[in-house]
Amino acid sequence: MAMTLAAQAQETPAPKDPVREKRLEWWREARFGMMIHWGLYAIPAGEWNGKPVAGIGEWIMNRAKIPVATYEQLAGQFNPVKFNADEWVAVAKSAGAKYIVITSKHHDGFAMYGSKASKYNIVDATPFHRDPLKELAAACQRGGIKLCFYYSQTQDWHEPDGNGNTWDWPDESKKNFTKYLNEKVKPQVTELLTGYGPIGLIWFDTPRIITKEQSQELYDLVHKLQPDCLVSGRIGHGLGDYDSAGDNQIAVGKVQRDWETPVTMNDTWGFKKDDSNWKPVPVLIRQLVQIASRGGNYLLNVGPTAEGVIPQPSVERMAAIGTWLRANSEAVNGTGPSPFPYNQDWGMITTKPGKMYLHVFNWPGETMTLLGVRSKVTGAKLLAGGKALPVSQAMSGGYALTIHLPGSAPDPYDTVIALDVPQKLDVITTILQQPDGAVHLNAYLAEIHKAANSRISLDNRGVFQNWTNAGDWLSWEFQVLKPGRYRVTAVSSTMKDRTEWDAGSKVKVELSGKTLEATMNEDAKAPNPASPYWTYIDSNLGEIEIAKAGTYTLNLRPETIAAARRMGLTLVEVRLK
Ligand code: JFZ
Repeated sequence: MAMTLAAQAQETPAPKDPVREKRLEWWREARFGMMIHWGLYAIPAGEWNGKPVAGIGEWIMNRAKIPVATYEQLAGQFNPVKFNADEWVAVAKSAGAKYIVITSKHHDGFAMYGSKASKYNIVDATPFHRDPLKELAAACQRGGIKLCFYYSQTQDWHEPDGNGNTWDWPDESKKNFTKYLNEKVKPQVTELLTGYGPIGLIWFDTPRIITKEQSQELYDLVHKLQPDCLVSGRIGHGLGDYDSAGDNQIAVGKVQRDWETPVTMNDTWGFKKDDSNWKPVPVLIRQLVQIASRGGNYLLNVGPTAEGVIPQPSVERMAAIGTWLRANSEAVNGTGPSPFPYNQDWGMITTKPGKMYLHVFNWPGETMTLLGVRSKVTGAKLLAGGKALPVSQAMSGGYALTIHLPGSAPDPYDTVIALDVPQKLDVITTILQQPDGAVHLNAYLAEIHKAANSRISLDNRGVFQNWTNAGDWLSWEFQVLKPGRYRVTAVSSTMKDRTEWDAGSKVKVELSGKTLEATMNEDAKAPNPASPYWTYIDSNLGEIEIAKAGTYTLNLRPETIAAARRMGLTLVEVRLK
């Protein structure tokens, strides 16, 4: 696994390659794409032999260990007569998505286009006989959307030499992966890049056993055929033109590289008839903005049915995102990240030269405060509608910028305030106490003091993983503006999709000569507003007095780490409030 985005942010950025920079221009402008997982797996739709199969729908062949000879027969039934490429493009456009990434071949090995390199394709092997990717290419041209292809380069459960099918061919050591690459992958990637017009990017996935040389060969092949085509991070070995975060993992803090997160709208990529766990519109808009505020792209998935229809709940959610985005696109498309390494108590920030966009998710009432902007703010307005807002700015201390607002939120999801900041943006990047009085010591902003044999690391969400060594400890420097008595809370995270959590770790908090000793228990649970897959746990660590304003350091030292589930201390933040 490549270095996480959070870990990279600690490193000096690599010098920028001008060819790659040029390739990335449209993609940075886009900030939002629609992913489509569509294949034979839409027929069983999560059910095999009358029983539900757990997990993501497009993995059913693997999960149910369906032999190739049986799975292949699905092709004879695949006849998506309701497929209409213009309608799919219209769904993407209704959302304000600027590119479509569609599965040309997923791990099941079935080509969703007319391939000469393999008979196992939608034109030759199904009664449909049409090439939906040709139709989509034409519709994208008409609609002004970039067409991009997902292609599974390593896993191919249909081929004896592909990776991953251990139920038909158990002995992986007998497999000739190079043969499969030369006879299927390279010819198919060539077909996709020569028969469908200009392609925005190829979204390779799950690199697994591919060698660095083989990843490089594919990367070079793509650019030989289409020099402007981007290659996703999942080509492997850090060779992509941009990074892919783990599924549904949304980066936080400062991110140096260009990155993208693929996100499911329910809990599957390929259509499953029994999955109606749709994410609410406010969650989707928040994810889009959170990702943009960290300089990344949001790739939101839909899984059409075997008839070729995008499920109605997805169509509705896409349209609702678009309604918000059309009024606020200036604050998303082509924006750069927040100058602050953390979010504000009311929301998040995106930027453009001369502009800061405040995305207000928690309406603060008639005034709001942004701390830490040293550059002069010369004007403020509501982005939608353009109403001017009075501002005042203190030019010392916490540099409080006060903005006068309508009493209630004009937008139910995210009201954007556009600030004019003509000078080069200069902000205080040390952690500042927020206007609501809270100090958020985020895990990803900690200085990490590693013990010998430490395995501690930050995941893409900025949460510690493998913190099982009680010799590892953390410290943060931060600025307090209001003296007072503060409750200290440690926030940690459950595992993905789980509610279990290891209580009982003992920790010591040191702050300006005072020490708190506490056991981490589950005192409260809180949903993570940006992603429903992880639940946060609050542990009350006690109270501490801060006598005067100033700069402080807090140390967090574990004494013992509860490790019943081997998760370690999954710290999200230490909060003072
Ligand atoms: C992969 C595929 O296996 C899956 O079917 C789907 O296409 C998805 C978009 O990508 O699954 C992954 C790949 C990487 C991670 C998680 C799931 N990851 O890095 O956390």
